[in-house]
Amino acid sequence: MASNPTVSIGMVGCGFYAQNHLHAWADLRPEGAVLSAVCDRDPQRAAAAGAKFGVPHFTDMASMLDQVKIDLADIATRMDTHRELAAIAAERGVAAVVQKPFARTWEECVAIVEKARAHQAWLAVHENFRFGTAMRSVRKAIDQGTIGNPTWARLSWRTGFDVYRGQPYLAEEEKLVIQDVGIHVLDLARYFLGEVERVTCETQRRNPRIRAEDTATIMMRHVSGAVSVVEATYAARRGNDAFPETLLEIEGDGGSIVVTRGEKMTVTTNGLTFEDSIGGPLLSWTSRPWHVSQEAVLHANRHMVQRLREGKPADTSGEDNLRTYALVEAAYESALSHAAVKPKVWSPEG
Ligand code: NAD
Ligand code: 89V
Repeated sequence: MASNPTVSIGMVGCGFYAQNHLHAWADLRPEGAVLSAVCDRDPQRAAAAGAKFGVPHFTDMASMLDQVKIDLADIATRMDTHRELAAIAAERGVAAVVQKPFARTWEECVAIVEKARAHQAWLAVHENFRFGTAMRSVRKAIDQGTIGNPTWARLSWRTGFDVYRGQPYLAEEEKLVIQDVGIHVLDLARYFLGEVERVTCETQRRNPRIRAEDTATIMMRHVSGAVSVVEATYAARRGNDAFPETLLEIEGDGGSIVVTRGEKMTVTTNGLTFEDSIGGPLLSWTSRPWHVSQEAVLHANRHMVQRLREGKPADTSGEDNLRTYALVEAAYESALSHAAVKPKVWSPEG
């Protein structure tokens, strides 16, 4: 693609979370990302999104792609449809980004990646926690050598917020907290400490009214030698609930970074301590407490368009997200065996 051409966006799925994608695309229009059509198999949702954002609406993705010039299909349906919908885009040579979870199983994720490769189609996963302003600040502090080499970390996502109200399907999932939010925090662990050699996990179902695990405690040995603890629960009972923030401590051989509720970062380097507020601003369409997640959508969408224009993979390309998804699967396997598990690895050579 030329340096800064218009990128035509087709939104697939106009449900609960897709509203944030739609608002983010509206904000990115001045930067050349132009929402050109929306699609939802629910006619009312499709029509409502089309009316709200002033674009044609469809109830079928293939029809949308065949009738409107789309450069990037933004798929925010649910994981059970990602393989079918990513294939519709790939077969038409249309770039696609699918929401997390990439798919229901490792095998399905691999099939989506290999289908896109077969068609030389650009493919990414909308894994947005690493694009949030606060997490970018943590990454910058590490990149600046503030703490030396990271050697230990605890990444904690603990809430009692009623996630089931906006996403009622979560109560019925056969795999829950690791596949739904642990996937974000595991991606952050990779983002901050690099690839993983070994995963150990214990899970709990602490809410009797849901089907699957709502609490996971995961320990990982990274290739660098660092050790991380990743925690996630929807069953916390605490005041000052940090939803949907990731709280963390990262220690290195030169200092430490601590992020506490309210996106406050404390950096200790060479014996000196600095504090800063690292959260992003409220936007015209964001509201507390979801604003932390919502602003990450804007930055993630901007990244997707930028890399597509450059002809480069997204940081969270389909192939990259396989490495995060492998941690999800290893965690579930370890929770069953109570043994440490080596994450699967995919390579183009098979
Ligand atoms: P939802 O059920 O509210 O919305 C999904 C929409 O997709 C529905 O309107 C449905 O009609 C539509 N749809 C399903 N299959 C379709 C198809 N084949 N063609 C066209 N439309 C189709 O779900 P949600 O809560 O908005 O979640 C959507 C995705 O976003 C999930 O994968 C979820 O994990 C993810 N999510 C991500 C974040 C985040 O990035 N932090 C937060 C919440 C949800
Ligand atoms: O961010 C997400 O992926 C949502 C959650 C419930 C964790 O907010 O599903």
